[in-house]
Amino acid sequence: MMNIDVIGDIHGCFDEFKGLTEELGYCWDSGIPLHPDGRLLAFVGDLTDRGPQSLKVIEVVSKLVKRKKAFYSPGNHCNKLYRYFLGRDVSITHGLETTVAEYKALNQREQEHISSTFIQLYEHAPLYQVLDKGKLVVAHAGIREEYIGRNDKRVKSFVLYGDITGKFHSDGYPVRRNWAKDYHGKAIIVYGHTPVKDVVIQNHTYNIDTGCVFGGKLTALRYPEMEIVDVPSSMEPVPEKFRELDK
Ligand SMILES: [Mn+2]
Repeated sequence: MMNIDVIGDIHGCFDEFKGLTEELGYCWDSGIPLHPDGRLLAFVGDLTDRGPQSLKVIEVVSKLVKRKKAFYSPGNHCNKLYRYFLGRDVSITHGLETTVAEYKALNQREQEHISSTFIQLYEHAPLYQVLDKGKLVVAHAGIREEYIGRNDKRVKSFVLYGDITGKFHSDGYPVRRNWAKDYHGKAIIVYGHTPVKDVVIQNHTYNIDTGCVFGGKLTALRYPEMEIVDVPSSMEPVPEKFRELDK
């Protein structure tokens, strides 16, 4: 049995991340959150962008993963930041501008440190995490039952962006189908990506992105207890960013 606390999209909200782990009983004396009972952390991805302290979140998560105290798989924002650090031509929008501004404020040595830290974290991360002998799966935008175990392009797109249709809402937001309502697998799927006001539980799936960076809250799901723990956000509320999921 593994005891894991899965954390939703942090998006640079370092203070809320620290507060939430303290609420969960983790101790930061060593500079990273460690649990006295050996509980481990897992992250649904989207560590950075829009929030005030994206680089600090990268530092801590990278140290945790290196010490095998946490599991991390990327979100779409992580994928874009990775491509930025590789020198690819990505548009510095949708929150990436805040992470890039933090990065540009560093000296060259610090810039090289943070970009190589993140590139290493990203390149070592699986597309999604299969934990506790397959009983728990953590994937940024979720995953279909038949995709578990696969790592091809279709699955990569799905776990990063969700079940997109190629269409857009009037506000420019991509239309996403709600795969979770048709999920009938046994494994518990924990995901983020689509901000919701409160955790949405459908057919063994848990959306724990409660929009911390949009003034909601940062949420953890404790496994196997399936207990929800959250802390309020210090960010300005942006109510129009929250979505309702189809039932
Ligand atoms: Mn996100």
